[in-house]
Amino acid sequence: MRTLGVVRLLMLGIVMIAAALLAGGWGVRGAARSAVADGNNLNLNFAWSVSNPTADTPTGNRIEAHIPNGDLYYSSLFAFDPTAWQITPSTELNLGVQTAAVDAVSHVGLMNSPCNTPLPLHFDMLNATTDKSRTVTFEDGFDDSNGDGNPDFIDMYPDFNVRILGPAQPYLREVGIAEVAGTKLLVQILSYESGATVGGRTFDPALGDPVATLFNNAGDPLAVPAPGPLTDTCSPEDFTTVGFGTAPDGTVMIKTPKEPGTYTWNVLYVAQRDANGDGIENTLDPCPLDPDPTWDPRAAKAVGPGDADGDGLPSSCDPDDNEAVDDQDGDGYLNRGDNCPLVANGVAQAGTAASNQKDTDSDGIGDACDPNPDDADSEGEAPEVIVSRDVIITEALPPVAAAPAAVPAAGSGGLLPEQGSSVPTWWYALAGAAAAAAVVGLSGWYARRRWRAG
Ligand SMILES: [Ca+2]
Ligand SMILES: [Ca+2]
Ligand SMILES: [Ca+2]
Ligand SMILES: [Ca+2]
Repeated sequence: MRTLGVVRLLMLGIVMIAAALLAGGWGVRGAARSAVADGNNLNLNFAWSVSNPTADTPTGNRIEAHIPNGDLYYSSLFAFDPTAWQITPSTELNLGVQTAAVDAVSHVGLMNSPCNTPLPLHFDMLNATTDKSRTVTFEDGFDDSNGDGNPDFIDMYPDFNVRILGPAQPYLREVGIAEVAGTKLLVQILSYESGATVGGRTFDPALGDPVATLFNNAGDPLAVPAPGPLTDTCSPEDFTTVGFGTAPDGTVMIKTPKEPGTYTWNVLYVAQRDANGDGIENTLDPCPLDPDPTWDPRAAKAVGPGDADGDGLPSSCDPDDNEAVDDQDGDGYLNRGDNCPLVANGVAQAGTAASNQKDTDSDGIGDACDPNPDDADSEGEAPEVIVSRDVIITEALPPVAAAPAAVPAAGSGGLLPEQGSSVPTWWYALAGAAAAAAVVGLSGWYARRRWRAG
């Protein structure tokens, strides 16, 4: 993303990448409908499966999501847990207990290079307080000020959450921290009651309980951008998220609904805008107002069709496409990571009309070069799509005579993931659990292919 500061960048950029995907309740499960394509380069696909599909029983949830190469990247992503799903709130779990594990591979552009470098990340998600009375800043949250072994992001509530997501009260908050090249990264997953207003949107209760995912403090209006090595974030992207049915300390975290039936898990994908309609979203397009039909922001080589000098400024707006200048306007932000690559709007311009990467309407085009700085819709619509997956919850099964050998013993459900990872073990245990046939849905092909590959 062009507008971010170092760290934020590192994260998939987005504004609140509310990637709900993950979420504490992410479920994984099964029966699936086909991938959705709506003509706007939105083809998110995912599978959801549960480790135990019987009613009123502890269950693990697993989600495998794939955003195909070339899709418009998202500005926000929300998941919706079926409201009937029984998810234990943060207040009834020990602080710091692991609730889930997240693995993601995004693609980024580094130092003005094409956006094609895989960025794999792993997060162990830990239960965190939902009490807003004690807050912590982004800068301080990685510390452990009381020495209890938990970062302050777990013991205290990040002050920027309210600025990004609004005042709604989450019932579950999960925190994960990863480190890339010496820089710590934060991911939070927040679950809300159905019908809540989150990130400025009030969701239809019928969708389920909204789950938002935040990366660092991206989207915080008070965050100060700074030039950094990460100049783009783009598709493709993959996520695997596993929510534990039973925490490592034995606390039941997720139970299936009390009643058998078909339950739907929804994901809302809100894509970034593409002002010139060339299929390259504004944040990835250094010439967002001039179509670049021959330029590929993901090309293996920087020098190629549409950018003769390989400086990240396509020929459609490069003042001289035969002389490479990586920071055309000299404001400190490299062309691909500058939301106005032809107008100086860097740190030195802070406080002026061309204030440091300021983008009032959050359309990916800085105020300094946005023809309509207060009207995002003038710079392309933000297409969105909802993708749904069903899971069938059954009556309690009669006692299983001889469980398959792979079934782990841990956890009251007997089919729960081992602490930390053991995803494959868990999956095979699931496959061996009789009712799996009802769980492994149509899109299971994708999930299984990947799991076995791993
Ligand atoms: Ca474009
Ligand atoms: Ca160029
Ligand atoms: Ca600039
Ligand atoms: Ca703008």
